[in-house]
Amino acid sequence: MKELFANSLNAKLEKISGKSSKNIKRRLNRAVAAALLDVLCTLPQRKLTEQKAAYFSAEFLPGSFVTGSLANLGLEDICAEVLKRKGYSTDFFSELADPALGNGGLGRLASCLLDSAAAVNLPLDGYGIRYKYGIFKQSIKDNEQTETVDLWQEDCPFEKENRDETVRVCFGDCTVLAVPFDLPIASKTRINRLRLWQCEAENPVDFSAFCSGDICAAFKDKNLAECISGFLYPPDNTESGKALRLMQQYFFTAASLASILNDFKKTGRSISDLAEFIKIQLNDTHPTVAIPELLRLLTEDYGMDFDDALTLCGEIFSYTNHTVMAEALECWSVSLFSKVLPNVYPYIVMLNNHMKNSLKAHTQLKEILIIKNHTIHMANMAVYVSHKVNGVAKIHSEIIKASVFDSFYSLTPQKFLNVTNGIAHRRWLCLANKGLEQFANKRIGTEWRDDLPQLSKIKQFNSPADLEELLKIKYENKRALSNYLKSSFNLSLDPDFMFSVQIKRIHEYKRQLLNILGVLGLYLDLKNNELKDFHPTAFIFSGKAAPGYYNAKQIIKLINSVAELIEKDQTAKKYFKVLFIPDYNVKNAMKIIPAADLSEQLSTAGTEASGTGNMKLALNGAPTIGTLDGANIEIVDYAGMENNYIFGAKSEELEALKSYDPMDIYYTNDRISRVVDLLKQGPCGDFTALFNSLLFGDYNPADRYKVLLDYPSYMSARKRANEDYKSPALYAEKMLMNIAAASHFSADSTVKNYNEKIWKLGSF
Ligand code: 26Q
Repeated sequence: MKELFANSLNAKLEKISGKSSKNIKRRLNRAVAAALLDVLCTLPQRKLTEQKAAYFSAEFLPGSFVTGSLANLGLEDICAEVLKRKGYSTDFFSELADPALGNGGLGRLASCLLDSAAAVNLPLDGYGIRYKYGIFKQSIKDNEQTETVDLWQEDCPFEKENRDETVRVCFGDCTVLAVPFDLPIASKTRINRLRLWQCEAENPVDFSAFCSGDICAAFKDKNLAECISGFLYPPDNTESGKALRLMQQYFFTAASLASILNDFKKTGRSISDLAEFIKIQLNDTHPTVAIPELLRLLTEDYGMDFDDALTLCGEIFSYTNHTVMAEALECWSVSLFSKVLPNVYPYIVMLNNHMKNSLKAHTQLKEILIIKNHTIHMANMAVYVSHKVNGVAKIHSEIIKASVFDSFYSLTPQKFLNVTNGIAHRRWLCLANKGLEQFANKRIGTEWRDDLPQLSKIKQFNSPADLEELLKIKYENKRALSNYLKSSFNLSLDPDFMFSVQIKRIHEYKRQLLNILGVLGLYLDLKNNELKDFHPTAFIFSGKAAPGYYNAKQIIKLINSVAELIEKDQTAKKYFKVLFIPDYNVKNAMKIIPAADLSEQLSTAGTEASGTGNMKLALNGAPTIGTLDGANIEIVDYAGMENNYIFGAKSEELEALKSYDPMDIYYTNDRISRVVDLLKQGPCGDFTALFNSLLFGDYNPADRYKVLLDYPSYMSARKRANEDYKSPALYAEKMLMNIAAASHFSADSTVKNYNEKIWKLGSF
């Protein structure tokens, strides 16, 4: 395979003349993609009649398909070699746009699972939307986030438009076309597929039939079909925005079901066998409208009676919950839903009635109904119908049984299970951190590439020479990150500083505010001559705030303002650096993660479902400073408490906390009050909104996420980490233990778990 690839790539590179020709990066990327496609032609081709699982997701964050495929096929080294011989480096890969068709964790997980399914030879296809504009591109101006559109399609040469498999999707009397664009997800043994749907108008579409007033006005001069696959998460603070979101969800799930049923027809089997052909995993509540749509198709097009159709749907669907935040569980008003999807709404009513009839005796029926107060609760529908419901880390799966879905749990405990998340280690280690990959290869061979648990053997290699080599690799990665930041953003970063890294969406529950208040605390210590023997530290942040989320945007502004304050202070800048790396995305993550010395996982216990960045950072040797939340708990179980910096209240303690008044802390703890006071017209500007949210509350209670409560223990954990970092050999041993521990978090194992516990597809 390597030879074929090398020959094909060589031939393609011949045709590219001159290194400075226009668009050279895109042309090189296309050449590598074309050579990969030549290789794919020689692999076993997919059979549309085979049994499979389908992953329905509103988000996918695949990163570069070209590099992902190279990693999956083990071709990244030969590719680099061929390019090098022709005088090209592989740097261009990271300069092209990623398909950023998602917000964060949930979308990246979807892509990791697809990559791994191909690798472990499981037939799993992804289905989603080919958004024209992915998540916005972030830049920082005057310390604040600015958003611009992101055009990714030109940089993604792998897509194949399959217009002949176009299907129709109806919204009431209006029809649009769903055109599939397919991306191969390949390994040496199988080619799976990510199918992304693009919405197009068949005829000029007149949506006035069901779009009344506000909704219609908003789309008046626009091509509504284009809007449907236009934007990821249109703002949903207006009726028209909400309608568009619902249309998107229905658009891609209805198109996917139509296409799956078209494939099924080719098998010639009876419709009653459908559950043996397809299992559908609902990635959170966003694709849940697939349930009433399939009920509609089975009863109206295939003549099944409602109860049989419901049984079949139960066998086909399962649902993964990714968040405990009540506000993230999708709800629709009956009036909007019935207007946008008049043909589907009756099936929701039928489901609701079915629930009422079959659960008459259940005392908590009212709570778990699908329709309550003229509102449709999609999560209740997903749990009621699905045969399995899973959380994404042990603690999260316990929380959904005990609180979010407690009534359902008492009713059908056998439905609930845990499937801890995992990561595509071939991307997050083999591709992103060549130095560490070789460190492992030299010691334990290469089998771990296809069997990550074997990487745990690495922990015995803890001699002084081994540890020194590990530190050297980390240092090189830090240097590489510093160089990248200099050349791409003109940011300076000294690799001798300790790199403390918090990279994730900006959200109050993730508590970037705790981190930056902690930096201000250290700054005050320095000013008061109380900072003793502190190893200089760079506090590195990266992440996007939702465009309409005011407090999250204020947090970004605060981080950048503190960065400026420190930069201007000749003494402070010797000890601290605050760095906000703009535009967090897969390719930036691949540069930041291998360079991290410390992984900041600060969510209030009980709020982060799992986290996957925590796993990537551990796999790259960064100990965690974090709370006992999400998968941090499992990481620490494997790596040992003594090799991480755990702090803060536990979720049971917070649960038991009867009342919490941050004012009590503010008035009794001088250190805290002095830091918090800096937010009010302090040296870094006016952050009264954050000050008020901590002490008085806004539309949420004061300090909803217990920043002040956990501040003292966070600061002492920081101190321990800084102290340990000063002894390189001691710290390197902790790094090694975390790398070994992360061997438990391969998405290969996760996807195998989904299959063993939920889909139960046959052997291949
Ligand atoms: C819901 C309703 C209305 C509008 C938007 C939404 C919405 C959109 C996106 C709700 C949730 C999301 C995304 C959630 C997400 O990314 N969750 C993350 O999933 C990861 C993979 O399981 C976990 O590791 C993270 O802990 C979790 O936060």
